[in-house]
Amino acid sequence: MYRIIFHCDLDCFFAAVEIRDNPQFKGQPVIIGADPKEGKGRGVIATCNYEARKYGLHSAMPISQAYKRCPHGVYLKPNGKKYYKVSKEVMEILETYSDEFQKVGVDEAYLELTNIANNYMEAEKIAKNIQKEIICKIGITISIGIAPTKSLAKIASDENKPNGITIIKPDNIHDFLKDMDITRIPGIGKKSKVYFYKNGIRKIGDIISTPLPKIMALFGKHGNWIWKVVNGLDNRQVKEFHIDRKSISAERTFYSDTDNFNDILSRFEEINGRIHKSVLKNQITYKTITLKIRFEGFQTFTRSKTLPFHIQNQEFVLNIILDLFSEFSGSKKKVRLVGIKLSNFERNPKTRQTNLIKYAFT
Ligand code: TTP
Ligand code: MG
Repeated sequence: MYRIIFHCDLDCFFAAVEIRDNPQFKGQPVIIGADPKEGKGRGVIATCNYEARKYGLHSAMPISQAYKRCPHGVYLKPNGKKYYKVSKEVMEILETYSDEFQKVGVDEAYLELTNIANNYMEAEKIAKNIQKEIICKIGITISIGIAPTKSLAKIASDENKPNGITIIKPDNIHDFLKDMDITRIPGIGKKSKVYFYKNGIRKIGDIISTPLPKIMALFGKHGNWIWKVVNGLDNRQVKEFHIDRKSISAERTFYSDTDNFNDILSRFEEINGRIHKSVLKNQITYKTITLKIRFEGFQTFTRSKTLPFHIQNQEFVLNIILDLFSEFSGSKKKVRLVGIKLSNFERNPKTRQTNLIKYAFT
């Protein structure tokens, strides 16, 4: 079974936000960064839009050099607070598409769609919906790469910017990669590139055609990793759910809002199962169980139950969740999202089973 992973990356993020808010700049080269002071400024470019990139401008270029190449550009100072807020809004949309969601930077995130999309065609439709939702609600564009591993999805999202969707199917990995420069591989930067070049490796195809032992002899562990990446063997997971010191939670948005109890029940079971895998792995017991429910129109409620002792029992949690949910069963509104949170932890489980039996009979 192959996996379906999305890497989503906003297009020229800071610049896109400024152009959204100042539409008069649309179509002009827009550069976000230090003040150019007519060529005498110090500091660098944070980012620039695609019109500016036509002049060779890019992130981290000294602003004085940028000004020489593109004196007629619109130069703006970054507004970090604003971008942080927009980033949060975008992430809130992205995480509704899968509870296996991982934000990896201010403007990029991974989503695991393996259990949600049946194939790459369905995945593409979901990607289009994501793009539509972000452009409608936030007003900026995002590029999405779809592939069977995280690193390939990241390479793919960069392929058709801006506003692109690029798919690397499991049977097409080598063909897709072979003519690309090795710097397209995440983890090969300007410095390590030189070493690869010196050894006659320039294109990803050169890595594909070199046997692993030789790659490892030349580049050690790093070589081993690169070889895995280009052969689709990066099996890193997309972080499954939110876990911090105090709570573990997961939530899931329905593909379309529902009032079908069986649909809702199976989502609770799925989320609860995932959470408990981690509960077992981390040897956690908990006392508080929280239900989260969001209806169409974004009305959101939480309901909690705190037990008199710590437990670790998947079935028991499901019963409590259904009990808490029964309060809403008369609602005429359809359900958009459900979530479960466990908190009030104890790390070293003791006699939970006895406690549970006692509780059941009192
Ligand atoms: P990136 O995703 O690397 O760049 P981008 O979104 O501007 O452009 P692209 O369309 O190629 O994805 O970085 C996201 C934001 O992070 C970017 O808008 C500005 C900021 N940034 C810096 O401030 N300095 C840097 O050197 C880089 C690379 C990014
Ligand atoms: Mg970006």
